[in-house]
Amino acid sequence: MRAPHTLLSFSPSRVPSLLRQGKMTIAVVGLGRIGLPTAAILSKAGALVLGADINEEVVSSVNRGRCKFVDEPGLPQMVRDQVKAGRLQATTDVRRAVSRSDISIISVPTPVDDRKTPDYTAVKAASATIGHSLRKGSVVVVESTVGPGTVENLIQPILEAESGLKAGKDFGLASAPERSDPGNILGNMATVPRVVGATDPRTLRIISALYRTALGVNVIQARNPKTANAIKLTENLFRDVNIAFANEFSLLFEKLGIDAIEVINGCATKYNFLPHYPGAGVGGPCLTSNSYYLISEGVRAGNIPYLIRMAREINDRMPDHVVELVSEALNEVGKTVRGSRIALLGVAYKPNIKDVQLTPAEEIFKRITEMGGEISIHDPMYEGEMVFGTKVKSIDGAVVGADCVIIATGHKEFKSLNLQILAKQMRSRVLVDGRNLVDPGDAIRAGFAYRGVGRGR
Ligand code: SAJ
Repeated sequence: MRAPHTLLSFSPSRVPSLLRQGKMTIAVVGLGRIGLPTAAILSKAGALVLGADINEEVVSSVNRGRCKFVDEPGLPQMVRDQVKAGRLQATTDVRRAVSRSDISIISVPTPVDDRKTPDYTAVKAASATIGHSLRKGSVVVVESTVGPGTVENLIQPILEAESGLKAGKDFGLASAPERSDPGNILGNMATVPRVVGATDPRTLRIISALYRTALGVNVIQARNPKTANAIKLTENLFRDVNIAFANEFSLLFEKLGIDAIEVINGCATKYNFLPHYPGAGVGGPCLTSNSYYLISEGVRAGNIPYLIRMAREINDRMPDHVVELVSEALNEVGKTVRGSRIALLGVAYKPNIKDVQLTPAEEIFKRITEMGGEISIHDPMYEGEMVFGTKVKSIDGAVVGADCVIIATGHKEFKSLNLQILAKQMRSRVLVDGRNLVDPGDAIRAGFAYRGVGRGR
């Protein structure tokens, strides 16, 4: 095995050639929806990538060239190719991977716990393991999303204590938060500028050169890691707050008999209006947690943001609103949720991906079940699998004999529902559109008692 050189001793201008000549070894700690594409794309750019994960199954499937993210275009093929080429290897031995690497990337989950407090357990454990085997002259990059200051105040001390080395002097420490859209990770990695912040200028230049060369993207150099984290969080909170804004005015417009989608589309003709849409709620690991990283830093700093907390509350209330619409529409046809057969179309937290993390559909499923509704599920991404403890049916299996259909995910398949056929298949004709895919007029002409979020009846 080649004796590891000290990356920090090289001029940043050497990074592209080191990478292309296969002279750079990179450990990627955490092979999830961000880590695995990162590992694949860096190995494709020439690095020898040691993917490290604590999960044996993940490691063995990657080493067999497998990729569970079938909904990530291009990724399964890239993983297969890179493993076959011997440029991507997976291991559970994180320490050994780090000890052989010039760069170690942390891409482990940073969820919030049930008290909405960021849970940095995985990040702390990864930092301790990396610190234990960190070589002088190597670099650590934190890609996991963390609150501003977490890299400097939590991760850096652990790395230094475990390694006995000093950040900025003996090893480099940078933050390069992930900004890709699940369902299009590889596409975004190759196009969305990368924000990087480091504890010292040399590391900043080295890591900037790495992402520029490996991903072919522009690099936005932030003055430090906490600024890089603040940029990443702010862009997501912007989205969560704007979705909450759309949800809030939609609840009002329903009462006023105004179609919120018509309003949004009208607003979108103004050059500085960025449309966001009302819906069944905000799911996924990103937007549901990112606000709390900032809030927890605010609690520490004595300035607790208000608007982003309210936005979370508004968005978290939307699944209940969909259930209210279901109850209202069933009443219109002389039924109640109790005793009705309800087909839930879509479980994924966002359109056209296979991921149910914190999905609003689960809240709807639970509430309808609690209310005595007999609920069946269809999702094209999960057909035949068990989700929420129940078997996901074909669309016919879910809707035949149903009294009500709820659209909870904006999958493309649901944009072309044949409402005439659907009406014939159902026992009663109630349609509640939680993602505003169906034209209300078409639904009413097909004989449905219709409700849409923000669209009323
Ligand atoms: N949603 C709405 N109304 C909208 C947009 C989204 O209700 O107008 C809902 C979606 O149905 C979903 C949730 O919000 O339940 C989140 O949707 P999202 O499109 O933001 O998807 P995420 O959560 O996967 O966000 C990720 C983020 N990427 C990272 O954090 C690395 C985010 O920064 C991206 O903007 C987003 O992907 C994307 O789609 O680009």
